[in-house]
Amino acid sequence: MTTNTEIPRAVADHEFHRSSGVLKQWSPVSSYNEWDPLEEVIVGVLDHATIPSFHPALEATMPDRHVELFKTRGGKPFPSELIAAGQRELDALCRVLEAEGVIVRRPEPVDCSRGFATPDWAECGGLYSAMPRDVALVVGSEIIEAPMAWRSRYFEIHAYRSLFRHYFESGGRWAAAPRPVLSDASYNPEYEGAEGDDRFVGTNVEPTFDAADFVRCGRDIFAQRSHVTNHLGIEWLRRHLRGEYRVHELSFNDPSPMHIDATFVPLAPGKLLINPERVAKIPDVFRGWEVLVAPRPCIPEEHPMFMSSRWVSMNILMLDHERVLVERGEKPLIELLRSRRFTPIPCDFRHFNSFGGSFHCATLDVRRRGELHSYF
Ligand code: DAV
Repeated sequence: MTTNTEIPRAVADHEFHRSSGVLKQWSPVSSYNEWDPLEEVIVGVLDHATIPSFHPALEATMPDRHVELFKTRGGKPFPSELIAAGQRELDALCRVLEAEGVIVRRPEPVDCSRGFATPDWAECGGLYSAMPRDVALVVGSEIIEAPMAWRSRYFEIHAYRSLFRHYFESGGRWAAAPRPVLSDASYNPEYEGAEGDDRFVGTNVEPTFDAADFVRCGRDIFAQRSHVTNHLGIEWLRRHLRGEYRVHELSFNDPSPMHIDATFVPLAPGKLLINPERVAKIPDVFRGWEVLVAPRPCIPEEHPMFMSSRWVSMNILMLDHERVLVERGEKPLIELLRSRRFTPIPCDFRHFNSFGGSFHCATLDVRRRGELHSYF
């Protein structure tokens, strides 16, 4: 496995390339969309994965049958056999990526069993270092740390800090959205059955977002307001990127939205995968795109899904315009992709799925070979 100490610093100092007539410094961080050929990726780890303590923000997106687990076992580790099985799948995923020519980096897991506090609140532990997609957004040559809305995830970014420092030293840009306070005012426990903006558990008192609520299509970035991503968070990103990127807000039929990547998944220029339960109408700007309707998930009903729906079946990762990582058991999706001229690479990921995500969530594409384009 490639380690995070081998990032080639010398390259950043000496290599330059021409782009749109402008001389640009080479950056180890460079990713504008979800489909250009993948060169380098961060893959999460499940060490110390801990059940977060119960909080209204979790209840908003958690499957009902697991609420009791969070109420009674917060701060305790997830079942060790499940962690071990998920780790084996992650390690196998890394080998598949490397065999496809991708450089793989892993975070340094934080010990989530340790409690922490701010002047306003305390948590008995963290969550995990398994989902780099949630904690940081790569836009062009910049890594942007997300102001996450769950208290249990407040320090999750620490697992990635040594990687980010190395990318920075090698020429990448690095920023963080304002650190949220997450006082009680950040949550509306009365969200259920409410209308309009009150239907989300996260209020709008300060910017919050999870990076996984954004999907990148070159100059256009699409966001969803969710239980963890608020208007101020979307607006912060919009202004941060103003001039080069347009940030659009989309909304879907999802009563418990958290992360856009099991709902609305642009696969390649002109090709879009949608969740048929949540996407009633294709947004106008995507008119003319070929739409693939995701088949119903094949994850067995009784399979433990602690933190998400079974629609993580469509949380797939593009390695380029054709190659795509898909869970081995999702046969109808694999067939659909094949029939539309994709090259699915089936991988085992069912145990990992229990932790709330699949291939897109478990990865953060740091570098894809390609340039900034407008696709609309
Ligand atoms: O159930 O749609 C999946 C995405 C998790 N990162 C869901 C959430």
